[in-house]
Amino acid sequence: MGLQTVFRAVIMGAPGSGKGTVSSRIAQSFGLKHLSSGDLLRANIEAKTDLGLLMKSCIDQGQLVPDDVISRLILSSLRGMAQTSWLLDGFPRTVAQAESLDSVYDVDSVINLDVPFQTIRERLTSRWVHLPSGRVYNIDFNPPKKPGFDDVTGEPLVQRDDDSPETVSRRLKDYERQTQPVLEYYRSKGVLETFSGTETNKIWPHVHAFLTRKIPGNQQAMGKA
Ligand code: G5P
Ligand code: MG
Repeated sequence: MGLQTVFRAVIMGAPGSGKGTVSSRIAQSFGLKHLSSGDLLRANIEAKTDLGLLMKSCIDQGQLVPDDVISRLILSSLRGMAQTSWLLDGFPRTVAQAESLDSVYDVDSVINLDVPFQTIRERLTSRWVHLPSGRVYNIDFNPPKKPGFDDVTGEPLVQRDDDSPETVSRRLKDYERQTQPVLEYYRSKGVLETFSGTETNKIWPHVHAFLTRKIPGNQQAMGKA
């Protein structure tokens, strides 16, 4: 990436569409700093911060946390990163959040992962996560080397409290009602790029090619698909 060029991106998609999985590939291939709102919230819960304690029940039930809470958390995490290229995952999730981001930063590209809801339901019930790092595994797709334990730290993996079938249904409904309007918002700004499919490994080469074109000074792309 060019030294002075900063690239700011958002990745969107329904719960379980693969935002976290694709984000770590983007971070690795293009050197963007990956910031996941869900990972930040779960880290707060894990560390029992005031914010974490306050938001835990809301998140466990699959409800969105209040716009002002999450906007403050994300925008404060972005402070001091004016010279850093970043990728936001899970934020913005409502039009109000998109507007608060807009008041501070212009977003260069919005990557939208469009995956059928039926595919998503199947994936989330077999997801295992390492909470401190946000690393995600899936029993079928990318199993950990040792079942139940994180590849890097060897610490135990857990299933997310909000991955139960009923809670997944609620998250998908909220997504349709509150987050799909954000896609419209970015489409009208001309920055939305949608990638459709049922498999991350098939979607990824298209995302990689898109970013290779889009990221300034990236003629010598750092990574390969
Ligand atoms: P999160 O953490 O942002 P979601 O619901 O948006 O949660 P989630 O569940 O983290 O999104 P993802 O990141 O899109 O999903 O998907 P992933 O983890 O990469 O992949 C899902 C699973 O599928 C994994 O097991 C992965 O290995 C597997 N997988 C990936 N690709 C494939 C494939 O090709 N095949 C197969 N078989 N498997 C695959 O938000 C959580 C909560 O935090 C709050 C809300 O309460 C929210 O519900 N929150 C916010 N509230 C308000 N505003 C915000 N901006 C908020 N952000 C978070
Ligand atoms: Mg995620």
